[in-house]
Amino acid sequence: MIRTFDMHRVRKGRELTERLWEFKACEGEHANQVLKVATPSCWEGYPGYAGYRGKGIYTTTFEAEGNIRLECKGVCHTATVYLDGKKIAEHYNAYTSFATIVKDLPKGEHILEILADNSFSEKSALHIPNDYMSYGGIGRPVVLETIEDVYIKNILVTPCKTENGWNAQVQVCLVNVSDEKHVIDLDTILSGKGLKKEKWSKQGIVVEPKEELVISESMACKDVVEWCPEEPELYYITSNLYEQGVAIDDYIDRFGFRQIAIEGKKILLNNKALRIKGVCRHEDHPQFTCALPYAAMAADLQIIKDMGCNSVRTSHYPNDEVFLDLCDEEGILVWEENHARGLSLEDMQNPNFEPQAENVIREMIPLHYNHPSIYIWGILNECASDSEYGKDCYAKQFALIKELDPSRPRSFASFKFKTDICFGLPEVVSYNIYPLWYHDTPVDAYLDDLYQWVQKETEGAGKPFLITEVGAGAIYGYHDAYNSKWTEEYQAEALEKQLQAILGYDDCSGVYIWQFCDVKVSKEWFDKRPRTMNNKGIVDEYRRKKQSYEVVKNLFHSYGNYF
Ligand code: ADA
Repeated sequence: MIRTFDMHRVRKGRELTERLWEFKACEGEHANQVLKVATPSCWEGYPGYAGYRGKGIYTTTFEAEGNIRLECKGVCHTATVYLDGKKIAEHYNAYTSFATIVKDLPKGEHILEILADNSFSEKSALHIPNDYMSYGGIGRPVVLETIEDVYIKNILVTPCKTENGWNAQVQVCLVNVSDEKHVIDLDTILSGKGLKKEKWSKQGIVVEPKEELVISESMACKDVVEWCPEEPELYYITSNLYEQGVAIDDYIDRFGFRQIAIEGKKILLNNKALRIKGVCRHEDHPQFTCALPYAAMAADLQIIKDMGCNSVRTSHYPNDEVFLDLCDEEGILVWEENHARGLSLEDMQNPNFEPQAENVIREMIPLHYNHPSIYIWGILNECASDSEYGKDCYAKQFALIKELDPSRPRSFASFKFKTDICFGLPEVVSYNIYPLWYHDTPVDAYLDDLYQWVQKETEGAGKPFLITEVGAGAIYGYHDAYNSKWTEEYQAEALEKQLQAILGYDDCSGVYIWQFCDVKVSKEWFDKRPRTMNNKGIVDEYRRKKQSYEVVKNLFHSYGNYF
């Protein structure tokens, strides 16, 4: 599934995944053995390939002619794409989409090969041995579209509340892939509850050869319904492109009328102070690896809602677009972050780190800009925010976010206890804390001590304060007479104390539990993680409830979405 709604009626396209491809490992014990595999999928899910770290090549064929647009939504983690034996694209990072245009393809059958590489090396500054898995394969859909010489690359919609109601600031990006000038007409229509066919037409737009042209318009929308967790009302924007009266392309996206603002220590959604009741979620499953199918994503979201969560943190990378579509539809707020977890100062000094981390931001924001569920952009989870070098990296990435999207607040999850020097940079201060797990400090004392330090000693004073991780480990089905750490009983007791302290702390805007489900981790973490899994899930990897599930459910349902 590409999206939970159709993005095109004029443009012809289809998902090349959702069918069997040929797969061959390029090295190791299975080198060059041909497997027929369903895609999207990762080779760790193929019998005998679970531990394979290296290169693998996926092959399929398709019929097409003319200009094609090939989009890979997520290749894990480094992709080299060949069409009829010729390299047409390269991309680093499993969690962001990349598209390639090939012009004037001759009519007939074509061979598409995607070489995926999940190996660790200096070349990979973000995918490193870590407390989650970097899988190998085609983790998200591959989409093939045919386009004319001018097509709509994307539409960005920024909802703005005015004294007269709402405005939609619209930016339509057109691209001319040809060597000739084209003159086109553009119609853009907003549709949804309370809208009377808001239409904006622009004729005679000249798009020069190879030009990328952004056409902007502010469209007044008076009687619309605001998006919020309680009533996640969605609207559609449809742009149609014509040349000499003939429809040559279209682009349909979805958005919501909602406003995020910061007022003192509060995060406001439509002028109401939010209380975040969230959970951190990895894209991980023992059968589907990171390539969760639609039904599995929807099932996760059902559990998340059942627990009384109103938010998900996409720890620690941009998520699958379909999951974000579901969050839009279900009214689940999203903290989305670029890809990084626990990178040391030395890791951040890898010359590949900054370009790779910044590129994730450049790809993530335009791709996910219109999702009303995303209320904040995060970066660099638990990286070296206690160092001047790290601060410079954080500052550059926050500036890039501001440039690409000034409409949303920014934050990062710190674990630098009383040593962080970056709280002057973001709008929201966020901390990952583990009292009662990594240290047996009473939660309320620890929380207040940390919060007061932020107020007295840092530039984060007076800003909204979020706990972006808190939790404890439990092995599903493990109990003992002592209620030891790793028993379900201990996790339930710890989370009860942690959540009561945090949700009861009025200067805290909310909490994200670490984590939704148990997940596989890199084999290098075996000594820190029983089962070579991160076992802090409220449910285990098969989504089986641990005792803490009911504790979380009771507490989260006993607090509202707003202060
Ligand atoms: C950190 C990190 C998480 C996870 C967690 C843990 O806060 O951000 O990815 O590793 O610790 O389980 O200890």
